[in-house]
Amino acid sequence: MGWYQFNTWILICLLSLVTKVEAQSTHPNILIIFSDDHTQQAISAYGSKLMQTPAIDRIANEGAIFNNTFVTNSICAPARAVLLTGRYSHLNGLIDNSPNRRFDGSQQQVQKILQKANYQTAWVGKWHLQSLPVGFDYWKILPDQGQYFQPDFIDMKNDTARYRGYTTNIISEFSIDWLNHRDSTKPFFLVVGEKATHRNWMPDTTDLGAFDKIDFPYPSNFFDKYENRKAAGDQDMTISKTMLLGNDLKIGVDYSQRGMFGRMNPEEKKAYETYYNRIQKEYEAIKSDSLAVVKWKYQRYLKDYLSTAKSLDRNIGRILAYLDANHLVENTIVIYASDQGFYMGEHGWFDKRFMYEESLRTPFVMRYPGIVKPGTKLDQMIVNIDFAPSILAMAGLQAPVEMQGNNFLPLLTKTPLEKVWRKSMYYHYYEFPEPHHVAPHFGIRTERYKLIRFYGDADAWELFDLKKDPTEMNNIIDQKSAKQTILQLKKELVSLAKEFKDDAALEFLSKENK
Ligand code: SGN
Ligand code: CA
Repeated sequence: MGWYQFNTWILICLLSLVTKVEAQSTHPNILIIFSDDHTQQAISAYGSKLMQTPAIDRIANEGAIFNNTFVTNSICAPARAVLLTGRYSHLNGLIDNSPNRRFDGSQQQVQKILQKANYQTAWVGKWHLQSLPVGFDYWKILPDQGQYFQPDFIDMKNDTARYRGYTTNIISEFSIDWLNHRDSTKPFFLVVGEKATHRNWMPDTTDLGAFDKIDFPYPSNFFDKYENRKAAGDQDMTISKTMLLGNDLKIGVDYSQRGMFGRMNPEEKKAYETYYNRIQKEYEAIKSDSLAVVKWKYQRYLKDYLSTAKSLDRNIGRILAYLDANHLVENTIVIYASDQGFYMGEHGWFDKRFMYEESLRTPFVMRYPGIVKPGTKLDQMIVNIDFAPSILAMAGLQAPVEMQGNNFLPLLTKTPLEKVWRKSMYYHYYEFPEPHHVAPHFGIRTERYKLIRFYGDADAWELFDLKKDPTEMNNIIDQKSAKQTILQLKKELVSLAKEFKDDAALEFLSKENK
């Protein structure tokens, strides 16, 4: 071996050593892409029948897919507050999306702990917590729900400015820009808060018509009559009645008006007008047939929703490509998750809120090179209170005692657990009556059963056997043979409410038993 080859050989050895050390670093970078209302039924890694999501699937294939991830309160701001605090809504204070309820940023949060441990912390995109972010070295957020076109962003000086373009693209650009300018001597914690796939599902102009050739299958319970489920019958979130032809499905929209379509530039308006004028003709042809209209609305809803998801997945791909090109793959944990799941026509619905499966679940995939084997599938029950403690564990940090979740990493690495992993999870939803008129409720889900207590107007218990009835159509609360199961589940419900310090639910249950 000559001198030159010898030097090259030494260099290769050193480089591979650096990569190895990097891969096993106790301070990996942590990147979370956190979307809005993006549900498992629309992700191919979860077996979607509706569309392909190659970028999300790549994260799952190169790392782990979590098959049973649940949320504690299925709406946006509460789910974000849980992500940051690792605590249930009644303790972190953000029980609903009310604009008057501001998140108390003075409480302990995951990014504050990471920041103290030398992480550079940033949040870009949808935030929705009403108060401004605390504990982030950098942030740039959408006000409230944000806009799909020409969105406003609030910067760290609390100034609001408008930006040209489509929001999902802009969020990636801002995120990549921050990554380019960060202090690369420190590990980073970046949350990319996506606006997609939130209502009113406005696709990027390049994705208009992307699903037009597809006739989507109807969920088996699309025409649910809500028998024996009062709360389900009382909601205001059906595709048939609640979904709007104008604002949601873009039929008969006046583009000269202000409001959500008013932000588009002339080319975008032209693209929308041309496309949706054609769609309007389809509607005109069937509008006198009420059954055909409901089915058509479902088809249109899916086409628009999935088109926003197409841009979302493309943009996730863009961020992954940035990591590839900048030698950030080995030492960066990438998590893709949504704030909660969503109905894609199941029970005849859109939106979320209910403790039923589609909105109780949320997608969660994670790539963690060197630690998590590619192709890992995790079936244990993960709850979004586990996110913060697990993120801290990834950084080699201990979660503070007030965080109510558990570190899920040992489940992935198959290392022994300190205590047995949960076999049931606890849920509590509050927002009522607006929007969507979903009765407040709390409940427990075990591997097999789900017991829900609706209170307020709906005032009822529901029990589902998820093994026999996975689509939750058959409330068996009055079935004699279920008596023992109900007693057992009620006991477990009380013990979970105690564990998670939900005093309001405990008081309700104790009054009921008097
Ligand atoms: C808006 C939507 C609702 C949606 C909530 C909460 N209406 O109010 O359909 O449930 O946001 O969503 S819209 O006509 O304004 O789009 S969340 O994801 O932020 O919880
Ligand atoms: Ca949401």
